[in-house]
Amino acid sequence: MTRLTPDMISDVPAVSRLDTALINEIGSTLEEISIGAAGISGHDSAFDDLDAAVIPVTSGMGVISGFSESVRSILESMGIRAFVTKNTDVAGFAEAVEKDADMIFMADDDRFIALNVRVMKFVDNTEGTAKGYAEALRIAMKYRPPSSVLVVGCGRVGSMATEIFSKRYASVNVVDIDPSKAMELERRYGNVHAYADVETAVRESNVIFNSSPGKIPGEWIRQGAVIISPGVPHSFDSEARRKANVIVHDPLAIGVGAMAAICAKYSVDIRNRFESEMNAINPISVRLAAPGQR
Ligand code: 2YC
Repeated sequence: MTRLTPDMISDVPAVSRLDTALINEIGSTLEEISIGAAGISGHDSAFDDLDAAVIPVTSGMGVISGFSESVRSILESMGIRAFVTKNTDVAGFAEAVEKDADMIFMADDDRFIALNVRVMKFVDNTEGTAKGYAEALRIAMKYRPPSSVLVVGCGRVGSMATEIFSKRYASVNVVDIDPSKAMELERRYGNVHAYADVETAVRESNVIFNSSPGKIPGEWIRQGAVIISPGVPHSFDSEARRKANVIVHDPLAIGVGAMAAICAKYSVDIRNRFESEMNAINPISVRLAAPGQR
């Protein structure tokens, strides 16, 4: 997993500027992408009146300057009240619970999760990033399914994206600098084909989901390509930017936005299930209707 560095997130634009960039690229805001990623309809029922805590975690390589604050500002931009705990680690967790947070965001060197405290379910940044950028791809293709999608980088995000695409699109091509990782995905899904090398794969693709930290030279990019790129560090040269129709990338916001929407939806799912079960166990209410209403 690629570790963010302060300079990568110091240029995380104020989300309003990110929204402008996303609207220019694909015509949707971060909130719309996040809600689509979580499969929420009518987002007002999901985000209203939610409090999120972000806990700085000092384990391993320690805190990343600006990380917690970036997460907090992304959540606020989606209408979720968010605060960074004054304490770190366990004291921070205790503070978040004492302040009655509905969701808790925290990351160590290996995992970045959002916990829904009410239903005790969490979502990982891998799922948030894969679903968030898969939604950005769907929107970028204007809901017109591409004939095939190339996934560059078969790590945790690329593997989850391949699972999503294998269900959503007719054919998925995968490639990794370690060919055995691509072969593993080809074996796992019926409509996934592994390329042997990255250059050939990129040169033959119009729709590219880049979940690798590697550099993809603009010379390989086809004119009019759609590039959805969660991979960090983000490095497409001016030739790639000139040839591509769309390049969607940000180092943190789409993953965090999708995590928040998926995490909030856990409560919506529980509430819907509860209401349908309540309706199911109350047939007697019909017989108890007032005599005039029989
Ligand atoms: O500031 C803190 O609390 C640090 N413990 C945060 C460490 C995050 C390490 N993970 C990453 O840099 C990224 C995540 C955004 C998702 C995958 N890698």
